[in-house]
Amino acid sequence: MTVQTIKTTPFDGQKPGTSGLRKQTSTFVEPNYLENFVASIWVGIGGVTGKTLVLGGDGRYYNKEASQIVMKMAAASGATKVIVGQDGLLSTPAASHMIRKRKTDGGVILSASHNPGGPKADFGIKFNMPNGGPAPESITNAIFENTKVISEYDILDAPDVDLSVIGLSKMGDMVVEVVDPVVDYAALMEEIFDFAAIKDMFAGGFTLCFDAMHAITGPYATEILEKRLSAPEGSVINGIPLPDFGEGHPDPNPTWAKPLMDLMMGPDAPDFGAASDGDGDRNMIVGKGAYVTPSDSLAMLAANATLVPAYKDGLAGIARSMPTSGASDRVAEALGVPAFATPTGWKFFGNLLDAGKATICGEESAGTGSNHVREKDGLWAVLFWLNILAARKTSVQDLMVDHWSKYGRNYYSRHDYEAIDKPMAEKLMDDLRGKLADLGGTVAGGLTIESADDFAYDDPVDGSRTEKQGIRVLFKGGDRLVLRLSGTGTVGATLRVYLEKVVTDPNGLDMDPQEALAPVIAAAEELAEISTRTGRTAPDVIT
Ligand code: G16
Repeated sequence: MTVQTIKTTPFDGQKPGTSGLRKQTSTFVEPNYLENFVASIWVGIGGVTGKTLVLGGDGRYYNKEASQIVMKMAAASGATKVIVGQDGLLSTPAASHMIRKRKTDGGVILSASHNPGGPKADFGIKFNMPNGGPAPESITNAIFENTKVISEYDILDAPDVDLSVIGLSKMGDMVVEVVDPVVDYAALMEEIFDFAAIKDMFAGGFTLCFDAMHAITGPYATEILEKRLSAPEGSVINGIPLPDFGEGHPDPNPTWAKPLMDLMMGPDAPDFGAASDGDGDRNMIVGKGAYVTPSDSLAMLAANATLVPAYKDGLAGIARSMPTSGASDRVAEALGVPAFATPTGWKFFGNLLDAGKATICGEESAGTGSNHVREKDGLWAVLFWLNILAARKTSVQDLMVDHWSKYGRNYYSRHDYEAIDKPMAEKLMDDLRGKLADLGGTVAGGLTIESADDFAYDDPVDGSRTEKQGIRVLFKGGDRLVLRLSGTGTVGATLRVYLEKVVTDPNGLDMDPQEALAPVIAAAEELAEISTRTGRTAPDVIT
């Protein structure tokens, strides 16, 4: 087996976004496209000689072929070992756990997360560090710089490794260890949660529907929920991972998980509904007739954390991304622990978790997680909810009402305008940015603006500063509007408009969220001229 050095030329636009490089699959399969990026990862992390890496993906189209390419390039560049999930599969949280548990030098995750999969959809790749978390900007910038100047890469001329068989083999001098993707992760969940209490709850007739959306979580959910916790067979639906996610959009929100939402809002709803995304790091939580916003979910998990064995001694702090509602801040205040607001992107939580400053983190984009791994974790959030319901012997609906009566309610919604013209979207943001200094004291949508800024984050651990992370408009009384452009889309630009209204009056806790938010929605339109500029009369997705 020989190392081949292949001549190549740079591709434009290989800049990692919010979470790695995501592009249309048709782009990724172009000759040298993936290879250029992988070679640039090796450069960005200071080479792979003598290193052990974890490898796995969410099973989408091109996962298998890409796995072989990554292994051949690792072998050609001197890696000692690659630990890879059977069939090239690992959920993102399971990969994070594997990187940490086996004390490796990091890992490559093949996923475009919640983006659809298939030859006509999306593919993605990212590198996670030895702490199990996504590479920070210092590394992703180094990777990007190399993609601009790359002229050759090394790859081993070797036959493919059979990834269907668990065990050890060799690719050149490099050891390949194919592992069960589920077993270590399931054991970790058993350490964190009170499985006996959850099992008793199922034995008492509690019912659940978990929609794996034909994505990676299916085998994990079936093993944990049905086999270990004895939820009735059939509680996990769409549990077989498919390369195109059954032509679905594996994003667990009320729009894309509509069949589950319909079930949960109907007469035959089980007690609990949940869904996860393409790579298993996002979650959606729904009770009978009661949708839990991701921001509320974070606050409610934090408020009840001591009911979970792993968090029984309390939380060091609670972190949220800036666009996430402030509901968890009030819980932090009540608990007497610090609250952090970071830019969007799970990588920003890594330092807080590593430094022991935060225990639980969450994002409005349906991500929640803790210091057990360095990624958000969909199934972990589901088990957290089940653990709380088992301990409190209550329903999702009653728990929400109880929480709001104690802390007040943050009405919250995100309006997405997808695949809009990128220059137009950038101009919309720039124009608004240009007005920020003069907005204080003015009125929009009938609301008085208290302050407005462009969010910048100073990391309290490493002192790094990250700028331009979303435009914030704060209104008198606590209502808030945030606008930013997504960093995970692959076509044009996606404008995200985050809307929030805080109500503490006990008589105002039962409104329809879109109605409660109407003045903030009107303010967004007035300030950013969204419909005039985009030509859209309504958002594509409302979460
Ligand atoms: C990724 C990041 C998250 C982020 C989300 C949305 O999630 O890991 O931190 O909140 O994208 O980002 P954006 O608003 O820039 O599209 P995932 O699940 O796609 O990996």
